[in-house]
Amino acid sequence: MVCLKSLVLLFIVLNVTLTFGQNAPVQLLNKEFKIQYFAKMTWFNAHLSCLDCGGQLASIETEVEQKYVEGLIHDLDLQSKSFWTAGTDLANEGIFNWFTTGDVITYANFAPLRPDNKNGTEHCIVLFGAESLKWNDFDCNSLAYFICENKPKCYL
Ligand SMILES: [Ca+2]
Repeated sequence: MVCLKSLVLLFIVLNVTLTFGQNAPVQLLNKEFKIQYFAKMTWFNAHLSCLDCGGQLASIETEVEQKYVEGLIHDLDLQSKSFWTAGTDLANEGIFNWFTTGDVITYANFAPLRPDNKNGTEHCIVLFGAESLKWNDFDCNSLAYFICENKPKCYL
């Protein structure tokens, strides 16, 4: 009987864990994305523009975030365009990190054969319109639309 009670308790704990897991995407609500398509800019100016709006260039850190942003872009019917993210290897060639946090990129969604650092000048990551919004390393001085996100909340 004790064993059965333990089993029931274990099930309840597992069920709570599973329920929490299924609700995990709700965490996305703590991070808002804004697709910016009023003007194409260099990666550097896109960075400044996001800061000017009180945000920062977006990091796409999970598949859930990738799909969510793809949905926003499709809603605007802009899926053939490219959009800057905060991803870059300007600091260390070949090692991409999020410029805004310094975190090394762990989730990645590069298109086939990317990153390729074409002509040795591609160091900033776009969601690439020509490749179904998968990622491409792109010349940071090229002009593209961009994605901002809200800055993470600070805790005292
Ligand atoms: Ca490339």
